[in-house]
Amino acid sequence: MPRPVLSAFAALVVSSLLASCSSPNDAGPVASASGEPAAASAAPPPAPPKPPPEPRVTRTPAGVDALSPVYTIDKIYRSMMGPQSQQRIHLKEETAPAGIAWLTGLKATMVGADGETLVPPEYMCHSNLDVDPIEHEKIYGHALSTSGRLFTLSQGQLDVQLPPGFGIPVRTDQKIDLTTQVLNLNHHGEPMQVRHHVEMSVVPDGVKPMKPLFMAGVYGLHLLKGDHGVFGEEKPKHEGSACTMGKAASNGEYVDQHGKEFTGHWIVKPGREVSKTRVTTMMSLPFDTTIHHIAVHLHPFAESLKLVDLTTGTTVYEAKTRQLGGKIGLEHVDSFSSVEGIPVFKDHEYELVSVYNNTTDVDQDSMAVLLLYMLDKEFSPEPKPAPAPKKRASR
Ligand SMILES: [Cu+2]
Repeated sequence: MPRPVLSAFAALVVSSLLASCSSPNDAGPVASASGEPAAASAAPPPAPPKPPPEPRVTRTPAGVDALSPVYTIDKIYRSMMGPQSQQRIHLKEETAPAGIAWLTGLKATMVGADGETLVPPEYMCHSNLDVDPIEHEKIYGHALSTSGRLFTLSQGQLDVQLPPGFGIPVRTDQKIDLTTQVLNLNHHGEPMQVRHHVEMSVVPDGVKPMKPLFMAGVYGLHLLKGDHGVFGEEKPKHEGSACTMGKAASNGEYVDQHGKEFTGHWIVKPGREVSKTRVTTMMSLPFDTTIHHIAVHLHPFAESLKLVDLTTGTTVYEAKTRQLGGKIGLEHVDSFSSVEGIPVFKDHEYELVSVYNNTTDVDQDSMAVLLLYMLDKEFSPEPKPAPAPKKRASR
């Protein structure tokens, strides 16, 4: 049988490849990974690199395990400006009956394209877990989470676990979205590929007694347009502290019921900046309750963020930060977790105070958010009749 031309060509390609792999200095067999000399003639051609695993959202015994798409870091990406994407989480098989599940935590790890090799957490902008707030409110009859946000992980705070025995109840047929985004404030070299590995802890209903938490996010705001800076109030009840006029660092304004425009992502000029924002209407407590977990979202150069009870003049909670040594970024941000909880009151006034210290000589961008996880004293596992639609602040 005549030898096909193709195999002669293939042999030529293989031999030229092998030739290019060996240098003139090659003196003998190379050591294998085990330290034993490898047989030079029997060495198989190198396996082609494995393609990176597909993005995934998988249910596991502990909850949900998600791997984001691969993001390429090829230039500086400031906070909220990097590549991002959204993945839908299904807490049950499509045909399985719906019930309650308790979300108890969210943890993110930054990894390489292979989904395993750890990369520094400084490329993390955020991992957000959201439900549709309108759907959530319809199911539970009162606003459990005014923004729909359940968890936010960001620089300095990559692991949020609610205290033991507490969870956020959701229906297993609710739409839950995971948004992941990367950032790069320091790396100027070769492009690199990173992705988020996100683990969500879920306790199925009936496994153990669980206490229900609802989340209210309170945001530091800077006024863009309007006659005073108290979000959600026509006239300020207290004189003095209110959020100052600001400059937005990105599009995406908050507009309150009175037409005043605010930004939650503002420019911090070089130097120190103390910002105060009245957050009583953002908390809109339906009853007196207790806070059991506080997650904190800040940007680099933030020094601290505190929640103050203006009625009593006391600090409810203060988070401090630690900057990355020699680089731009947050290495650590405090958080709060307690079974006992901190009391908060429906008829008290609350204020958020953020302190930034921009130690560079150029403008930086900032956010200041506390996610307050509070005991839901009116939670009922049975969906309630839908309330009349409320006018809500829009973004
Ligand atoms: Cu942010």
